[in-house]
Amino acid sequence: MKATQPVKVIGVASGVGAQDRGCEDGPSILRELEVFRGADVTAVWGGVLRPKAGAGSAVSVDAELCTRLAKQVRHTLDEGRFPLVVGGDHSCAIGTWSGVHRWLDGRGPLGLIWIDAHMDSHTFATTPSGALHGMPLAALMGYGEHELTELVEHVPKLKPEHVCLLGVRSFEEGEAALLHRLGVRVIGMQEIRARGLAEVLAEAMSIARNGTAGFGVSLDLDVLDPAEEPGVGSPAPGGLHCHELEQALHQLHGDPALLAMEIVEYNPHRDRDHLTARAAGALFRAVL
Ligand code: 5AB
Ligand code: MN
Ligand code: MN
Ligand code: MN
Repeated sequence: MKATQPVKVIGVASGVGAQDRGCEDGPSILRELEVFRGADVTAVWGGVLRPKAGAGSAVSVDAELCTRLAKQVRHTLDEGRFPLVVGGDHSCAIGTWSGVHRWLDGRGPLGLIWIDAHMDSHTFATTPSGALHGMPLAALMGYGEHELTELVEHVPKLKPEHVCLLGVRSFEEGEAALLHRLGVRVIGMQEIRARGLAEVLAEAMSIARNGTAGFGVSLDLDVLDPAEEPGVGSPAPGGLHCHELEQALHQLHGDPALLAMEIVEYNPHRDRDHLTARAAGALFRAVL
């Protein structure tokens, strides 16, 4: 994000991608609480996209919602604004990054830093739950349902060598095997504790930047420790402290190669004293 670039917040009430649909209510609560506001922030909300009832299976509902989201993201970039996509369950990532990819229009590959307790790299062949929010990263790399992998453009939106996962501590064998086979860099909590968050984030940034036309950050709030920030869709113990992630994300401050950001999986029904909502705001403001 360039210094002083205006920000447009795009809410997306994705929820069919998860077993618990509580994240659907995330964006409207975050908007009400005005957590993305700050002294030097001009983040204007563009509205909240909602799934269409009766659009068919969860895959079809999600694909339709993600198609609209991708258009908004592309349009926002066309206007010279920085898109902050606010979920919703993480299946919205398919729309966000398909929109950025379309906007890049062949100028070069897209890099992505996936900050999450989970790998989100299942397909229907490996998923333990059938939930689409466990699949978006695989779909963006071209694996899974064609309605999702061929969203907006019939090509994979991400190449494995431009992707880095950060904060992983809960996953299943099938998705780990896919990432391993593709050679995707996965940085788990153990490695973060051994090397320090600042250093591994710097590595993630160099992966996402190397040979790309720009990169994005997909931030699943469940990377934070649920003992401190409980308001997420799929809590996984042993996560990051908000303040340490905030501090590390300052490395992205004013970086013109950062094209867009998304913050997902806020579940207001599980939050306590708006702790997780406030964390979402602080983590966004860290990149400003
Ligand atoms: B989230 C699980 N791997 O596929 C699955 O919150 C959890 O977007 C997925 O990271 C969590 O159901 C998806 C068990
Ligand atoms: Mn996720
Ligand atoms: Mn997660
Ligand atoms: Mn800053």
